[in-house]
Amino acid sequence: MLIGIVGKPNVGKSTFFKALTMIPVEIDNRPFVTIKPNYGIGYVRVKEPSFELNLKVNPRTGYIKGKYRFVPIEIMDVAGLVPGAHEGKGLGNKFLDDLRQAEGFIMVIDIVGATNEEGIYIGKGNYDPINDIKFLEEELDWWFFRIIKENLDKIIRKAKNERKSIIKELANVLSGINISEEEIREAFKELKIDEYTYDFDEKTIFELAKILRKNKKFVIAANRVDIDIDLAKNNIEKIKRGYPDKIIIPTSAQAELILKELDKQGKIEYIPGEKDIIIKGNLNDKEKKAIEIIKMIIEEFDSTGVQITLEKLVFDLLNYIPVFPVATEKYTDTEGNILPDCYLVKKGTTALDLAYKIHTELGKNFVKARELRFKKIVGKDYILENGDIIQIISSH
Ligand SMILES: Nc1nc2c(ncn2[C@@H]2O[C@H](COP(=O)(O)OP(=O)(O)OP(=O)(O)O)[C@@H](O)[C@H]2O)c(=O)[nH]1
Ligand SMILES: [Mg+2]
Repeated sequence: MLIGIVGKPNVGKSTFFKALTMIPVEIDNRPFVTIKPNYGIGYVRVKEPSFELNLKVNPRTGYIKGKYRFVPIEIMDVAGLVPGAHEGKGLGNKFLDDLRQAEGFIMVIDIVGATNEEGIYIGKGNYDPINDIKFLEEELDWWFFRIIKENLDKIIRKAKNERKSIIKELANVLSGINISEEEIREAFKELKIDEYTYDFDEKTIFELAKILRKNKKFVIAANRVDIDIDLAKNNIEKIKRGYPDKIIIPTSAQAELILKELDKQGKIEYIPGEKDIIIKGNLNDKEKKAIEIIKMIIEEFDSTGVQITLEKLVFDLLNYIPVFPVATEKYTDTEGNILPDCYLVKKGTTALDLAYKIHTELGKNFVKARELRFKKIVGKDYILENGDIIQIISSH
């Protein structure tokens, strides 16, 4: 699963990326620091099942820390978008094509309004961050518009000659941006377009782009709360009123990055997303001061927000749940590794779907499955639940 980090320039996207992935990337207080995309692995927390079972595990991917297994998620950080990017302003919007396969976005905004729409520093409180969400959504719409328009001529020519459904042809192309035929069908219905229409004006294409783009879900990271907690809180409230359906999370990417770096150096113990910071080594004065400020942020907002932002997106918006497939009743794979894998699957995934995900042969030869937490036998239509440990039994 790929998650993209988007936003205007100089709001902390790369800092956010680095805090999630610990990949050293360029960060600076000016617009357009990032030009080429940064790619790395971040993690979401899931409850580690082996503790209750008194088993010792060595996960094949990710790692265990505290009560959790940290499950890998691909993360990509790109350049900043400015208003008019679709007309070539700033770095344009071509770089968004790197995010075609992204399932969802983290939209980072500067919640204390210290940067204008070009990302130039103007001092806190001098810009209304709600404006960022508005123009960023619009630029994402224009991005979809370009992709659809680029392909539509070809699609129409072919579909018209063969009297084919335009939905089906469009679905072939838009699978490249992770949009399904079902989602296109819904959009056509909403716009009352017949699937055998071969004539589209620009306005209709934009309307179509707008509806389809909404399928790329995003959470809003209200970043840089550390600069002014009260101002941040006020602005967050305002945005919540303007966008009641959106998930908006107060974050300090900088705080998260400091905590992770100090943890790595062994000076503190910190579990991403948690409240506790345990001092283990000698901190210098600067580090002590930083920890004091970070503790205030955590006191106010429960955490630095970075880990929660990714998890809200993956679990609440994109509807993934963790499941643990095994091959034996002893919780192992065929080689004796205990609970080696955690799969993230969409809510509604069945035992048979999971078997196919593991291996086509396992799907084909599916007989039944066993859920090992509750020791029950389930059939192919069983809908997986959060935390299930599933043993697939096949005829081979
Ligand atoms: N106070 C504070 N500063 C932050 C935070 N996150 C990022 N910054 C600072 O904001 C500036 C921009 O950070 P970047 O991560 O480079 O921003 P970006 O959005 O990737 O910028 P571009 O790549 O230029 O689009 C840097 O000076 C960071 O140190 C935060 O949570 N709090
Ligand atoms: Mg950057």
